[in-house]
Amino acid sequence: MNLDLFDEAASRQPPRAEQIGPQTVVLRAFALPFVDALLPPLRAVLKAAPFRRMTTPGGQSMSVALSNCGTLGWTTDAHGYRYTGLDPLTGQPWPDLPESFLRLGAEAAAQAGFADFRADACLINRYVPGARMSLHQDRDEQDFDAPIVSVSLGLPAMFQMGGLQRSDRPLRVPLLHGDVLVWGGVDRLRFHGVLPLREGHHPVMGPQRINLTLRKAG
Ligand code: MD6
Ligand code: FE
Repeated sequence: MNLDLFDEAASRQPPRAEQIGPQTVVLRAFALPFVDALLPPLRAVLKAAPFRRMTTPGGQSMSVALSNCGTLGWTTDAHGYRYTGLDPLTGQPWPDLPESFLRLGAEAAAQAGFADFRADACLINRYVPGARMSLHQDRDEQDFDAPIVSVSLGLPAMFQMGGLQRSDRPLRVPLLHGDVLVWGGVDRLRFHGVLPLREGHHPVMGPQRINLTLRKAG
């Protein structure tokens, strides 16, 4: 057997799309070809707008650390959840959305059936082992017509995809480095969350998971 040929074929598998709702798709490994173009601008964004732990309106400190890039950034504090044009930590506008983020967002959305998606906001979440995100809806955006494109990097996570009611029993979806979750339309307001991250070390990202969610917020 020619092992070189075998390996080459294996590394050229077409992206697998898993439909997990009427308008929710997991594009397995879709972001892998983009990773080298994502990481340098991601580092630059985080230098200008460092990760910080935010407080919910209920007074809880989130286990996930957040940052943003784009014309709008999502924040939470004692006064509530909202999008702001300025980073409250630095008083400066959020860093620009890198071109490679926009390209990945548009291509993944198109692949999932949402044409002409252009993000104006990217929320960046960092999970260290033990960090989690409780079930929530994403409803702080101006209109719910645009999809959300969510990119997983680093350690694997168990994503919970619920229904339109908080009480609907969530489906568990493992998300690995390079997977992209796209959802919109009738699924746009589904409850979702992330179970506590398990210990581990990822060869590219180290002992963490980073999630980029590209949205049209304004
Ligand atoms: C996360 N993601 O995967 C958390 N929200 O770290 C989200 O809360 C999320 O992945 C809306 C759409 C996609 C998401
Ligand atoms: Fe969310």
